[in-house]
Amino acid sequence: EQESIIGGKSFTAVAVNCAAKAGEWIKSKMGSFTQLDTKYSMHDLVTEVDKGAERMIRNLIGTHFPTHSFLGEEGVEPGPDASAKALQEMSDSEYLWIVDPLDGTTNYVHGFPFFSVSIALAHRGQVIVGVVYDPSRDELFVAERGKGAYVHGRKMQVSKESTLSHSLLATGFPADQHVALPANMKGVQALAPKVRNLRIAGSAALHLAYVAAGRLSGFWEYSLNSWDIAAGSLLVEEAGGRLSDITGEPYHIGVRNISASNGLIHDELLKELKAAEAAG
Ligand code: 2AM
Ligand code: CA
Ligand code: CA
Ligand code: CA
Repeated sequence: EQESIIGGKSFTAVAVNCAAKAGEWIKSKMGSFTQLDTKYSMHDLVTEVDKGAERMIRNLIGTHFPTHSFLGEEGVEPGPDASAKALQEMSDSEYLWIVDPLDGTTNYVHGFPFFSVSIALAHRGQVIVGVVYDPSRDELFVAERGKGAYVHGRKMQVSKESTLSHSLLATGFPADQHVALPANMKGVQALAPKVRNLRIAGSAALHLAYVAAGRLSGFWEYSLNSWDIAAGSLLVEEAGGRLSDITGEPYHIGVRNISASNGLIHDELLKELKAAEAAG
């Protein structure tokens, strides 16, 4: 059903194939993984499934496109600026794959079925393919720059709420416990009474896919890494939505404080977050 935008061994076909294979394997290991470790902090979990899925994706991409560069969460030194440093080192790559093999590890570990595989391809720094796969629901979200965004072959469009009061928004608890978490708690406190409701479901990539699908009116989160956002960013753009950093700067692959919406509520959302931050 994806034939409209996928042909043969195109970049998109390989991305979809990787996401589907890794996702199936991740799902098959649910509840039976054996190694649970922490990385940077007690909130930062990793299992052998994260690492195995990344290896699987990296190998498959390497087989098809041996000259391309690869940035995956499990391949870099953990830490608050993990992806920023790696991105800098890879800034002259022509083609760069940006991959989160398992977004929502905490959910995965607890058996909460909201996690995803996120695969993006950037050409000279601009995302041209974005794939997010949710193995629990077998939902595949695919976008190609200029060609639209699809969920299982159906074209996606962002939602039509034009005010925060009619909006369903999502956010995430930031990994950075010192600066970003308190900042976002203020955002939550300011926005909760103004919106229809808030969700904090634990996979940034899948939240972005839901904005693209019109299931969420908007989403914001602080201190993310490029692999959490890159694929979902193109889904949102190609579904007619708007993306920026939290101050309103246009999205690029280095943005870490992300705000995504159907476009209609974007300015109102940024205004509330700004006011919340200023409210000391
Ligand atoms: P992860 O599951 O791939 O680590 C949830 O709010 C989002 O934040 C998820 O995309 C999650 O990605 C990410 N996240 C949660 N804890 C994190 C941490 N300690 N470091 C980096 N990213 C984190
Ligand atoms: Ca992680
Ligand atoms: Ca992630
Ligand atoms: Ca991850």
